[in-house]
Amino acid sequence: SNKPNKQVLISVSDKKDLLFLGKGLQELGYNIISTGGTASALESAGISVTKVEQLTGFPEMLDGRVKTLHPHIHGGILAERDKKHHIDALNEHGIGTFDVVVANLYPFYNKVTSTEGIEFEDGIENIDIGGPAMIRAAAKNHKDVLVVVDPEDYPAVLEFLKGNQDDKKIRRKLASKAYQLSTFYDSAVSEWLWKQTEGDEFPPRLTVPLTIKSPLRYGENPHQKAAVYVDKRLAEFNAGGIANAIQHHGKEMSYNNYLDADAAWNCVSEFKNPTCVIVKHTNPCGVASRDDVLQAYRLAVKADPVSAFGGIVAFNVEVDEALAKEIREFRSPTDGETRMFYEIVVAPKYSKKGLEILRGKSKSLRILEAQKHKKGKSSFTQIGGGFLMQESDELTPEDIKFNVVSDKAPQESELRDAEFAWLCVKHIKSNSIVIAKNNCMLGMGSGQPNRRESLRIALRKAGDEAKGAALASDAFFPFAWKDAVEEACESGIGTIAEPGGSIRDGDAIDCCNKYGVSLLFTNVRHFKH
Ligand code: 93A
Repeated sequence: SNKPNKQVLISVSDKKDLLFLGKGLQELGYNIISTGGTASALESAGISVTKVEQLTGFPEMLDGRVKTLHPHIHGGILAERDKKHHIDALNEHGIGTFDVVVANLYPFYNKVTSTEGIEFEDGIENIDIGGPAMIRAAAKNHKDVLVVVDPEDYPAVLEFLKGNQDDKKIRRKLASKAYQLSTFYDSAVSEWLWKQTEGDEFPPRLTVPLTIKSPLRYGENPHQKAAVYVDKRLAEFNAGGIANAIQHHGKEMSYNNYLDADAAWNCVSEFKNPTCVIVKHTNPCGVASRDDVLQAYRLAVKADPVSAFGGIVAFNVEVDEALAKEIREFRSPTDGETRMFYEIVVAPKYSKKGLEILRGKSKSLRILEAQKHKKGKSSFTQIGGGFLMQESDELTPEDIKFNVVSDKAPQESELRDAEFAWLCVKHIKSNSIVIAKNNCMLGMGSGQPNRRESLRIALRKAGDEAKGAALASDAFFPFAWKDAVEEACESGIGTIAEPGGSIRDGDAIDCCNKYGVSLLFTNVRHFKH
């Protein structure tokens, strides 16, 4: 018959796997129509292409602002093949149809939103108009036009086109993906423009583009359905974090695994020296820093071996052969026999041997490789009918002044202990109390509806080791100062760090002076609800 060849329109900024796709389509007998840069890339690989200008009879104009915005293109995309008057109209104007549209957009987020100091006009020029118009048109008419916006879909698309079975589901999924891209894209433009008028004024305009990473087996409990989503822009921007971690081994991550791994990773990432953090039920129950990370690991377990069992172990340094062996072999200090069992190990890096050894520990052990989450992030909490947004708590002990308010001033080592305890307390659910000494957490109390109870739990865990240690409290001691501060002093705590700011501060100071304890006010609170 005289049936014309099938036609594909390709116009991509991200040329990843373009040649693979071009070759595949050519082999399938498609005519390829492309915009300037895409056409050159294809031609240089020996793939024959028709330029958009040849089709439209119009040159690309206005510095490329108008390339594909033409009835020859949009008519060919939007015409419904089963409507006679649509086809008649195309024939009348000599317009051919497209069967496939492949496009991805000017990289606005990478180039503009995440770039400091870019000129306003540059930003504007990076707003893609023709691309979104094309993919939205193709997505609307997806029953006749396959729309492809993600290089990851190229192999599946070629497979689909090879077969002669149509599939509504595939077409609709691809169309949905196209609209998702145009939504994300316009969100980024909108956020950027807002910033150009308001600067860093708070609150920022936020349109967080979430994309499904994977469904989870269930949520917090087996009767709750759940899934994990990633922030698409941040993933592109390579912003790290647990949602983007690579899993090397083990059982599928669960909802609670994600929460716990996130808590462990956020905490361990804050320490400068080699550190091990062990988390159970989103709270660090063991934290230790040592030049020798093996020591740090042993101390972190020792802090609370019962809680550490079945926990999440995080490191801020590479897991090498020696460390992996220690994780595999270390026996619980509770009985000196049982090998420690963990749900997850998280680290920024694994040596080849280290990874191999950990894989051998158990089939189920989840091994995650994570990157530090870039600063400047915000956190969200859902409430009925909306969300709460806040900047993440980025303060570290270096940003905080530990003001001595007691008669006794802490020694240098005591101040270091207080700082260490302070960094731990920040990552523990309020009301939180941490007791630490010599870069090691000795006891913690958290999640109690009153601070005194948390303090008692922390003191009990630290036991005799509380003597001479530093205690940090995420918020000031209110009216229960007598019970709380005095109990700490009586237990032999040497240094107390708290924000201060209670009308009973004077009583807390008097109490510390009575016992010869150093009291430090930070003026900074670290609630974590
Ligand atoms: O400047 S545009 O908004 N005007 C258009 O008519 C147009 N058509 C395609 N941008 C346009 N495009 C975009 O060009 C595509 O979305 C794609 O990202 C890019 C491909 O250009 P090239 O093939 O020259 O590399």
